[in-house]
Amino acid sequence: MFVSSDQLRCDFSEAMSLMYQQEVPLYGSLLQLVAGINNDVLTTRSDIKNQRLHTSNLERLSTERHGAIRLGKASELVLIRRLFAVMGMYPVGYYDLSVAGIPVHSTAFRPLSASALSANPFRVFTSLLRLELIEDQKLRQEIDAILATRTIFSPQLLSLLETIESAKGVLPEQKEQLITQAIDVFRWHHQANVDLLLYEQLHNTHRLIADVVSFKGPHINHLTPSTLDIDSVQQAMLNNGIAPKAVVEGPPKRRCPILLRQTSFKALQETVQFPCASGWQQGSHTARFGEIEQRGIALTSKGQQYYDQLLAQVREYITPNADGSNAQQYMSVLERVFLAFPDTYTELRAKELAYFHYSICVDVNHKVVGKAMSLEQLIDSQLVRFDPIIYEDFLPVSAAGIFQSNLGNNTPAALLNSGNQTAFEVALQAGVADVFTLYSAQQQDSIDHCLAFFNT
Ligand code: OOG
Ligand code: NI
Repeated sequence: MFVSSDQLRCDFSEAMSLMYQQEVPLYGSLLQLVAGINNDVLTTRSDIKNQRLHTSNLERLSTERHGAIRLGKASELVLIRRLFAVMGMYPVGYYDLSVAGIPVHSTAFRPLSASALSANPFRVFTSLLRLELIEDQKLRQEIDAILATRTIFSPQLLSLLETIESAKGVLPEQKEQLITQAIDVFRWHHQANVDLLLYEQLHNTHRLIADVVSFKGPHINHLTPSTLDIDSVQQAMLNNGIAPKAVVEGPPKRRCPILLRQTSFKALQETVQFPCASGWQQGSHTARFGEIEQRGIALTSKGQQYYDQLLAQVREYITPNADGSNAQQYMSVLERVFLAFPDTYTELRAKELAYFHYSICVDVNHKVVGKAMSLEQLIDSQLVRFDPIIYEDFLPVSAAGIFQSNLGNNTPAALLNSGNQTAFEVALQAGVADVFTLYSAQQQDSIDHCLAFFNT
């Protein structure tokens, strides 16, 4: 009798997408480019199509994978956690952005199981402002006072959420109200809740602080569809007069894509009204953009360490300039350094650098009864195949690049600090799931399933 969390997540992400396309029409154009290029890839690359058929839902290929929001205080994070839980999205991973000079730390609220991800993959990268990283005591107190009075959920949404939590489910007749009220939380506000002077002060301290503190709620700052060929979309953006950021974040183009590659179009400058003595005063704010991502195989902790090591090697040598002036050099160094990273699925698997989903590729009648076979024997006999498990999380260095591309380059070095997962979990009033534990359980389940089929 309850509406499933998968269904709620579908409806929620669809409503978010419609709202965002209305608010940021350029994003609608990006969605169309992505859908077109994904279709081209599926018709010309049967290998990619086959892999996807084994591991994910093709119909949802071009729908949004993620969005991002930024919160001001712990109580907001708790509310968001409770709301997203209703839609089957739970906190996974801890991301420390302070290492990149950004005063936030983050998690991703996302579906956990393969079946939930395939029903609808939508997730929200959620950042929490770290006031303790703001050095100016007086400003910190001022921010604290502003945020203290802010309520991001309407009384109706809060009471609906409480009703849903105590009933442990959403009734069909509650669905529409839930989605409408939830979407409202992430809507853009044309009117700021601070005056222009304070806005500028916040902005000069860090643009991100201005974005979080100056508005009534945590507006969605981007949505991100998924593409099978990010380099083509990057080129298509240029051809269609959409200005992309200078470089694609993450690993280079490879035969076997790993982790996550991302790029975005630059944030738009939008008119905002600031309260003043005579009423309203016009100013502007730059925060919202559109992003695309291409996901590849999830790396084991060994693989991730190797990735981090190679990326650090690249960045020691060259870091991409925001104006794109060294984009080509950066990409070529990146490609060169990453030649060291194995680029066949067979080798990635043999070296335990990445996670795989194992599946049975014969029907029941072909089952060899008799002696037990190991996983390797089953693979050699072509009774079991392996396909990449797609990475469903984020990359701190890439996230920093995405933040920076829409915040500008005025990052005060004094913010350099270290992460504090414990403080984040205290604020969240919950733990965040460990990504490696999730992928390795997914891989193990698929192995157990194959072994049980052939060996019992
Ligand atoms: C979030 C940036 C991180 C990504 O795709 O890595 C992110 C933000 O700008 O609020 O969305
Ligand atoms: Ni993003």
